[in-house]
Amino acid sequence: MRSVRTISAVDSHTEGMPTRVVTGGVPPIPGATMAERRRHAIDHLDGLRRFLMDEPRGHPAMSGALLQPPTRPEADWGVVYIEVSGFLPMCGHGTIGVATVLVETGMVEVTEPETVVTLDTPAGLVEARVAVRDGVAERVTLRNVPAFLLEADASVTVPGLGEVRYDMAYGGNFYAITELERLGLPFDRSHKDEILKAGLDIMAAVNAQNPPVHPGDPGIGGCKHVQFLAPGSDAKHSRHAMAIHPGWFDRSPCGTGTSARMAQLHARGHLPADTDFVNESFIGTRFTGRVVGTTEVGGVPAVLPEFSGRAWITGTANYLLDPDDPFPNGFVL
Ligand code: PYC
Repeated sequence: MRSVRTISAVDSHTEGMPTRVVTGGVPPIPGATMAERRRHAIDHLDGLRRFLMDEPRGHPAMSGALLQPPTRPEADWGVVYIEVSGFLPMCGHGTIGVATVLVETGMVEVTEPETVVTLDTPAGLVEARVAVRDGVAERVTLRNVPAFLLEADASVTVPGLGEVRYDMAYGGNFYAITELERLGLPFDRSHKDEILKAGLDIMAAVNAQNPPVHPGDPGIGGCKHVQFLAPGSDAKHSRHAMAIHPGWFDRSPCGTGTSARMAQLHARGHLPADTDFVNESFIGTRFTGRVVGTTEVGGVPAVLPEFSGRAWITGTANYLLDPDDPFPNGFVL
């Protein structure tokens, strides 16, 4: 067996969505903040991301997290999120996966019944409260970065779909939120190809005609996620299909998308603080969230979102690179 690269990982899934938590083989990424490290990774480490996310080591809906030393003294670990779509500022399901792996592998000091893990992410500090029993991480509640409704009732012209109305909200990533019914599409996995195509077309139109930019951090911008609400979705219980660039659906209820949706519902006066909100994924898994406070981001009213979900470890692995491997950075079919 030969290898010119060895990356150790603990693989997990959060309510159906994988998180490959990279625990070894990636040295500290240069940068004084996690946002700078993400920027460095975008510029210099895309091959590493593709090696871990794309085929043959990953698949078209793969997601992961590079563990890093934190850049802030109050954090236990730093995280750079990787995905088939690039390096995300924040990832909710990924953070639940990271917190579960840190607790169950003993990479943080574990206390029962609750272990609090503070993570330094490119979007800001987040706190994961892990319910632990007999060493098992049973549930993770994440206090996410502030979320806000950037634009209500925006619209873009989409080839083949005409004018599409949406709300643009941020919960760690930007989400165009719209009702599936408006496009005449059923909330049915047998129509997933049409729904995905509509999502990618809407993203392209948004990024060309009305690209979102974070009001407090110009390094965060663009729309790579469209949250298609199922009929009957409301401020108590929403179901959605989350179409993500470059062409896949979140299997989890999407933590940053849940935060964005709660910010939208709160701004529209439908979701009061401290009230449970259930967000359900395309495969029927659920996060329960709530708004626990308000703040502002770059002059925009924002909420402090929390959500809870579960993750399970699925394996441990060393990912190797044979010097003769014709696909050192993986491939996309
Ligand atoms: O859970 O925040 C999330 C997420 C982002 C993309 C996929 N999942």
